[in-house]
Amino acid sequence: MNHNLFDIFEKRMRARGDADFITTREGQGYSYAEALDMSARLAGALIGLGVTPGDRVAVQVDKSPEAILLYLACLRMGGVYLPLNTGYTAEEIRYFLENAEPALFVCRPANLEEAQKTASQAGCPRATTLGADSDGELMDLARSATPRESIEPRDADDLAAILYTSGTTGRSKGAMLTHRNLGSNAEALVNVWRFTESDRLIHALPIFHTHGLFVACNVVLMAGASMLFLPRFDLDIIIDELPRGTTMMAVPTFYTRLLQDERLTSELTANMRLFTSGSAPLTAETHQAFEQRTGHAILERYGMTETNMNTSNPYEGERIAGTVGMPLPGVEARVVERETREILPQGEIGILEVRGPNVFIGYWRMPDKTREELLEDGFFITGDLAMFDEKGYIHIVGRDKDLVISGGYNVYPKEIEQVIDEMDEVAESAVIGVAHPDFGEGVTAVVVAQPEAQIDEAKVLDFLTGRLARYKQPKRVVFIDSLPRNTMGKVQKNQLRERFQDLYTPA
Ligand code: MCA
Ligand code: AMP
Repeated sequence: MNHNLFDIFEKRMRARGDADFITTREGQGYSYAEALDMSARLAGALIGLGVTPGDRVAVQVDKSPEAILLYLACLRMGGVYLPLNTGYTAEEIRYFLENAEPALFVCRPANLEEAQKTASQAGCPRATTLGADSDGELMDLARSATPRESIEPRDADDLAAILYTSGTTGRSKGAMLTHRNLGSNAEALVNVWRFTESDRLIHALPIFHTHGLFVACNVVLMAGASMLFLPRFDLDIIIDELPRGTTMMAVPTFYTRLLQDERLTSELTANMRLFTSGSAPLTAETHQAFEQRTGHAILERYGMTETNMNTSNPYEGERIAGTVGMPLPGVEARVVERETREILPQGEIGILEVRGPNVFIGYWRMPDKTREELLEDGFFITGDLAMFDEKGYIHIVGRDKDLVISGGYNVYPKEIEQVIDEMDEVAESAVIGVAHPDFGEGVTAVVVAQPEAQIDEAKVLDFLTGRLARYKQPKRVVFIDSLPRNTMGKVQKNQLRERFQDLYTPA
């Protein structure tokens, strides 16, 4: 039996024939039959470019239907899809190419020159282009390629994708996701969220992360549903499209922005059957305000790059604000004490660990990191602090890891601190997350200047430009005389968070 995830998709896609799979507002897009055909052509083009089964294909392109067809093509021919944030700088990209050693780097047409330079520095043999308007070298090659109709046989534990996630210390780690990981999770979500062929998903998330790529696209494919593909979140466009959608998957910032608009009403959302939220905590306040305004209780779920989705509030039954629901079918969750690793009783807060077919098989070429986080008994240490309530719902109450989540994007303070500390004028720095009305948490740098140094907020921000992707750059930089430390010398970030808690939300 072929365990290639594409084998399952192909059967669904064939059955759906001329039905819409993916469309844009401009009326472009692909029916299921067209998507099957183009994915075979793109697979042919990949093979022509020297990609063989098991090879990584690194992709940093703008969101487009063709980018999803490239993902499908990669699955079809047994490649390993490696999507990269479009905001990453060349310096950041170089690391991923060096680490993953892809056979091919697919970039935007406008970036080809820079990408070729980065690829050759990193030892990647070939760069090609894919544009957002069905353009680029790869599309030209696909149109004239011999379609690769067959589906490469894969084991369930073979890699389907690698997604990089930053580490709390050191460099980013590539989470290795298998055909089983992705397939089992998509199947669970289709069932739990009741996806059918009649669904039309409003897709406004980026497609280089688990949420927009796997949760959204794999679920649509598995259900034979359709999706409206929007390049990004645009409030006016979402408002305009809600009457024609049935579901939307979102990060909390989507909902706080929608709530600020008076056009959001129960009439506007009358055709919608499901709004989901994840990637960052949805406040009970936003959950309640949305329900009051629209009559829809947002369904909050919880996941990670390493695990896909772990838990979900129920489709039928109570969706409790401020909770992430219960483990998905096939997924086990436990809360343990940090030091002793003892399983804690209901109601007590500890570290959340999860196990199941959704859990990745390790970090790419980092066996030590894998051993630290993926235990021998199969449980993965999420680094999130959680507790079970008396109804069995899980509450994520904080993080044991030093991580800021801004608008659904993870930012690892260590990475930002290291760059700020490179400035001659800086003695030391600490990066924290502070409550932010739009992004949930705002990345904030607390800096101690060298004595007599001429430095201000603008100078720090200027230094970071080009060195770090835009979303990682602090929204504010504040200066203090010294960082508070405990007796062990560890910076007391809690104290800093408290001191600057009103930075973005003045009383
Ligand atoms: C954009 N900017 C940001 C962010 N997004 N800054 C901090 N945090 C962000 N998330 C920058 C822009 O570059 C811009 O900078 C300025 O902030 C304001 O941009 P704006 O136009 O307001 O932003 P936007 O384009 O509307 O984007 C906001 C957004 C977007 C819609 C919230 O960030 C987004 O789509 N987030 C979703 C992330 C996501 O899919 N996460 C899933 C990870 P300037 O003006 O200076 O250039 S997967 C995951 O976490 C797990 C598995 C899970 O459970 O899902
Ligand atoms: P990532 O590494 O991008 O996959 O981010 C995963 C992290 O996002 C988790 O470990 C959580 O800290 C956070 N997260 C995802 N969904 C939720 C949620 N519904 N509530 C709270 N935190 C969440």
